[in-house]
Amino acid sequence: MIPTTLLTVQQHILEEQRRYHPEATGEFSWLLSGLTLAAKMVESRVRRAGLGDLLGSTGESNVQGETVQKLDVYANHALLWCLGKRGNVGVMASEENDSPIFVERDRHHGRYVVIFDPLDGSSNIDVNVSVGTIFSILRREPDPERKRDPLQDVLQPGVQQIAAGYVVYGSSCMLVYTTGNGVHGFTLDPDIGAFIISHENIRMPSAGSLYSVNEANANTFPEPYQRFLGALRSGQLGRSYSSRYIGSLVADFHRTLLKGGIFLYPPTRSYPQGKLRLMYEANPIAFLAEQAGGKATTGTRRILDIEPESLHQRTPLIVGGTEEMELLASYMR
Ligand code: AHM
Ligand code: MG
Repeated sequence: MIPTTLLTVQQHILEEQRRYHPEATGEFSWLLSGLTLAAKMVESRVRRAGLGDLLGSTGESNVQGETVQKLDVYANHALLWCLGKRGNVGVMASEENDSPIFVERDRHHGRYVVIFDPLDGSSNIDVNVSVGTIFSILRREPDPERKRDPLQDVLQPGVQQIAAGYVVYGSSCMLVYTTGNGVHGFTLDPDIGAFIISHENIRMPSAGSLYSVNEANANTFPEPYQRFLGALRSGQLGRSYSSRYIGSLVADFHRTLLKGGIFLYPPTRSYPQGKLRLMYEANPIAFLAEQAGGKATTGTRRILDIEPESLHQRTPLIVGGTEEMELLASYMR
């Protein structure tokens, strides 16, 4: 028997479109199916990462000067290839590429911009810890003259995102996305190769009992953060906290989304502007957090309101339930 509740991510997107955008052409769902295809390709490689010659780095550095892992390269190619063939993506931008990329064939009419971190937390692969893919989708005006700088299409504030999400390659593979109508989670059923709804309309608890931060940097955080963490530890919110830090943003956020609490990557001595990237890490995570009832700030400003200046710009990122976020805001004041 086929369960009546079986709903794939593709069906879910089509139903959402029918409900909220009856005029939609189906183009957007077709674009998202490019993302799920890439995610399945990456997932199958991540599963095999301990085998063959996939472990370790290529020996090259990316534009951030970080070591490139082989799976980073594969994930980047998979996304560029799957999205580049949709026919409606005009521009793509990736953590792994210095500048945005035109999809040459669709440059004049492609209505969408997709920005992604193909394999976030990739330094965790060699030790079998969860990694993820993060994506952000923006609209784009057609460019019949083929004259516009693609960077102009990319540099839009997070509040303009029309969809965002991530895939976490963990003990199971999950896709979590929003198009501005709540946050929905799907688990890959490896037997049939489809993402099936497992977490409909996720709400982030308004308070939790976990905080997530790289505590080895704590002495170099601006003082209000140190006092805030001290307040959590001393029970100021009326409960005791435990700490959890994986070092993969997708995995740390996924836990915060489901269990509540707070994730922080404040400015540090090594990263005075924060470490995480605005366009393909903070913006999509902030959109998801807000859609689930949580908050995301730089400590003092709403992430989604930041006017971006460059593709790879960094930002502090603090994201969590309303109670923790309000307490932090009071310390920042
Ligand atoms: P990456 O995109 O190069 O993998 O780096 C981003 C990662 C995030 O996933 C994670 O939140 C952060 O770096 C961890 O940084 P740190 O090791 O400094 O705590
Ligand atoms: Mg990353």
